[in-house]
Amino acid sequence: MKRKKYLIDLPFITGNGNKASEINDILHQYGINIIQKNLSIDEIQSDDIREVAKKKISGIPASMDFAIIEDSGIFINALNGFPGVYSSYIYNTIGLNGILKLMANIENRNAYFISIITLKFDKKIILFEGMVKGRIGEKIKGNNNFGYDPIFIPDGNDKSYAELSLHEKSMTSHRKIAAEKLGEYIKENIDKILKKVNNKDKTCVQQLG
Ligand code: ITT
Repeated sequence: MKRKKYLIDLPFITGNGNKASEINDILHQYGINIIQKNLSIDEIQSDDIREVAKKKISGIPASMDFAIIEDSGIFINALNGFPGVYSSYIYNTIGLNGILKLMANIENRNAYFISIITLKFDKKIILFEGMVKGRIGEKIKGNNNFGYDPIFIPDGNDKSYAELSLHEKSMTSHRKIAAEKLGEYIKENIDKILKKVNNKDKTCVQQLG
């Protein structure tokens, strides 16, 4: 059967434009166009990133029935997973230099990023997860991308994520793995989604070809 071609707008509730650009870059191949919505939603504190994600998505306006959020963070093995769910706060307080100081004289520099993309659709909540392993560099390297990228060196690479272009980073990132799972889900369920998307959210669907 010949598949329909479509271009669908998917609202992404986030204050972080870098996350929106990366997910948009990854999802374009699936006919999905990310629309960033900077709404403030309460975030609960929990040591479990999945719990944070589930609570956060339940705080989005009830009228939005096709939308995503993303929770992510960097987990450093020698620091028992710190900063993890506190990554955003720690980045804004002690910053990259603070992390490098905490890591001084620590030999095991293994770390990983996690991305949980949470989709709300048809009153259901679905989590898509991605993880990438790497290590904390000895110093800050590169200006590209955002957050912890200048101190994160993915496995199999000598360059930090901040020394790669957005597109190069997105070939291996935690966000790519999670976003592609979401893209596959939308592709498989596209007929249902096209029927149900709520135009009150200004979700826009174009049938192509
Ligand atoms: P929203 O909650 O509004 O989406 P945020 O930036 O606060 O935006 P999170 O709560 O998910 O997002 O915090 C994740 C933090 O982890 C983020 O601010 C970065 O500091 C860091 N982070 C996540 N993914 C990253 C990546 O790919 N590269 C570098 N740092 C990343």
